[in-house]
Amino acid sequence: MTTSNKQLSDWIAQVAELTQPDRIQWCDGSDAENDQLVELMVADGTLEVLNQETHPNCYLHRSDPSDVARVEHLTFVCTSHRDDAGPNNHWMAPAEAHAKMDELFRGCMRGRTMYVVPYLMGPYGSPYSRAGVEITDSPYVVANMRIMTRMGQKALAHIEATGTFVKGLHSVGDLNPDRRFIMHFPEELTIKSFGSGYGGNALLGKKCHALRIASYQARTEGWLAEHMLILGIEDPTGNTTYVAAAFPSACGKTNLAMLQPPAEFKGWKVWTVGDDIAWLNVGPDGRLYAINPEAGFFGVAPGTSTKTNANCMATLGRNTIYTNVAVTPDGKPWWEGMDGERPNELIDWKGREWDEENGPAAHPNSRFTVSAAQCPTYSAQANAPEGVPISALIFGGRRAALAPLVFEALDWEHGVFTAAACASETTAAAVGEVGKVRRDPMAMQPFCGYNFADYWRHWLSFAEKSDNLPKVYHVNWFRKNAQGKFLWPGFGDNMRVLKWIVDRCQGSTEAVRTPIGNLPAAGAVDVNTLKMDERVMDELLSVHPDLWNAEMKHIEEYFNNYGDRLPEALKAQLKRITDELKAQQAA
Ligand code: GTP
Ligand code: SPV
Ligand code: MN
Repeated sequence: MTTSNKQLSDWIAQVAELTQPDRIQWCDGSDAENDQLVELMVADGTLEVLNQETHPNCYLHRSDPSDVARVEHLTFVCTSHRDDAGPNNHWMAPAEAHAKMDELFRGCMRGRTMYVVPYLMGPYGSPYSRAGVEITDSPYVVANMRIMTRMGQKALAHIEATGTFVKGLHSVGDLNPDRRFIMHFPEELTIKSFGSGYGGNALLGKKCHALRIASYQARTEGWLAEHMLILGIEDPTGNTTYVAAAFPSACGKTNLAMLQPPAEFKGWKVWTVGDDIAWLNVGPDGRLYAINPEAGFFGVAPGTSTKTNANCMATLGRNTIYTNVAVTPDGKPWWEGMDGERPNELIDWKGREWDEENGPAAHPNSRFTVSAAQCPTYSAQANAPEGVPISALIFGGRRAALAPLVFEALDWEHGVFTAAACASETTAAAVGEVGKVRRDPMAMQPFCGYNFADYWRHWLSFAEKSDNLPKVYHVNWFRKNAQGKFLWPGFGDNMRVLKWIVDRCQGSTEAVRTPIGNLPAAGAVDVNTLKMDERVMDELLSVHPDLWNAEMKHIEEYFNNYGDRLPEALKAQLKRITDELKAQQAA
C-alpha cells in the first residue's frame, strides 16, 4: 500500500524520522497479514495459543501487570486555551505537550516495525463515518484494530477521497508508567499515546478518536459522539424501536446491547447495533440517527456467562483475542462469573498458578476482542449508512442507593439536566479506587474532548434543531439492600424496563409525576413471573425527598466548578427540582 495523500505520506515520513523504526509496514487488514502478525506474536510470547479445538483462532494476551486499564490521570486534552478543555479534563499547552511527547517518541521504534493502520470509524458509504490512521509499534494493537474498526484499503480510499483523517501516533515504549501519557490535540485532529499497550490507551480509534476527538468535532459540526450502546427492540408485530444508552465503563452497556428477553416475552427480540460508542446526527425528519463507529467489541470478561449474557458467550470462543483472563490447564479461557464450577487448577492473569491469596484469577478488567459480525443478535441495520432512528436515550450508572430503577425526564431540557447530573461508582475499567461515587455526566467524564459546560450547551441546542428528539430516561440496575445484595435481577430482566420505555414512547402506559421525573405507575413494570416481594419493587421505585435534596446539593456544588460557562437552563432545572422536593417535604 502507498498513498496519494501528501499530508499522510509526509506525516509517515516525519514519524519515521522521529521514531527510527527498522521497517515500515502498511496494514491492509487481510487474513494473510493477520496470520503473519499472530505468528510473530506467538513466537515472542505476546500471544499464547489457546485450545484450538475448542477455541479456534483464539489467543491470550497478558499485558504488563502495570498496564491493565485506562489511565485517566495520564490522559490530557491539549487545546490552545485551557478553558476549552474545561475542569473535566487534564490540560497541557499544545506546544509543551508536543515537545514532551516527541522527546518520548524519539528513537523509540529502533529495532521495531512501525505499522501504519488506516481505519474507518462507521459503516462504509455513510456520510457520518470518519477515517483515521494509527501509527503503532505494537502488533497486538494492529490485531485488535483489525477487529474493532474497518481497517485497510477501503479506509485509505476514504481518506484519499475526503482528504481528511485523524492522526494517531502510538508506541508501547518501555511500558514504564512514569513515561506513559495519552495526549489529545483536538484542534489538530491528532493523538499521541506513549507507554501503554492497553485498550482505550492504545487502540486509538476507540476512546481517543471516536469519543475525545470526535466529540470536539461534533460540537463544531452539530452532532454528538457518545459513550453509548445502540440496540433495537422488536415487538411481536415486527416493529423495531431503537434506543441508545450511556452507562459509565463496566456498568452494563455490552450486556444490555446483547440482552436476551425472559421467556415470557414471546415474540420480543433485541438486536445489537453497538455496545460502546454511538455517533448521533439529526436526520432529515428531525429524528436523531445513530451509527456505531466500531466493528467489534472490546468487552469486560468477568461476569459474562450463558446465564447473564448468552448472546455474548455465543459470540466468543472463535477468532477472539482475550486479554488478562485466566486459563485452564487444557488451554481454555476462564474468568470469575463464567458458567460452571471453578476448575481446580488455573493459570491466573499474570501467568502464575492461581492461588486465592493473589486475588481473582482473571483481572477484573480482563477483556475479549471479537468481531461484532459474530454476534447472533447483530442487527441487520448495523451497517446502514443512514444509521437507526433513536426513540429513547437512556442514562444510568451504578448507584447502590438513591437512583430508582427507572424514571423519565419531563422534556429535553430536563433530560439534559438528568444526564449532566449522573454519578456512578467507579470500576476497574480505569486505574484508581473502585466503588467510589463520582459525577459522570452522560457517562463521558473520561471521554469528553472539551469543556463540559460547552458540551451541555451543545446538548441543549438540539432543542432548537428539532422538535422530534428522543425521550430521555435514567435507569439504575445496581440498587442494593442493607445486606449489600442487588435488589434488581438485572441482565435479561432489564427487558422489563425496556418494555416500559417502549410503551412510554408509544404513549401506551401511565406514569407518576415526581420532582425528579416520571416514574412507572404501580404495576406498569411487568414483574409478574419474578415473584418479587412487592416491598422490593416499592423500594426500587421510591424517591426519597431528603436523599434527593442532598443529591441536589452535590449536583449544585459540582456544577459550580463550571462557573459562568454553565448553561442557565441547567441552573433553572436544579432550582425547579429543589423547590418541588422542598414543597414535598413540607407537605
Ligand atoms: P465498558 O466496556 O467498560 O464501557 O463497559 P460496559 O458498560 O459495556 O459494561 P459491561 O456490560 O461489560 O458490564 C460490566 C460488568 O457489569 C460485568 O461484570 C457485568 O456482568 C455487570 N453487569 C452488566 N449488566 C448488569 C446488570 O444488569 N446487573 C448487574 N448486577 N450487573 C451487571
Ligand atoms: C471503557 O473503559 O469504557 C472501555 C474499555 O470500553 S477501553 O477501550 O479501555 O476504554
Ligand atoms: Mn466503554
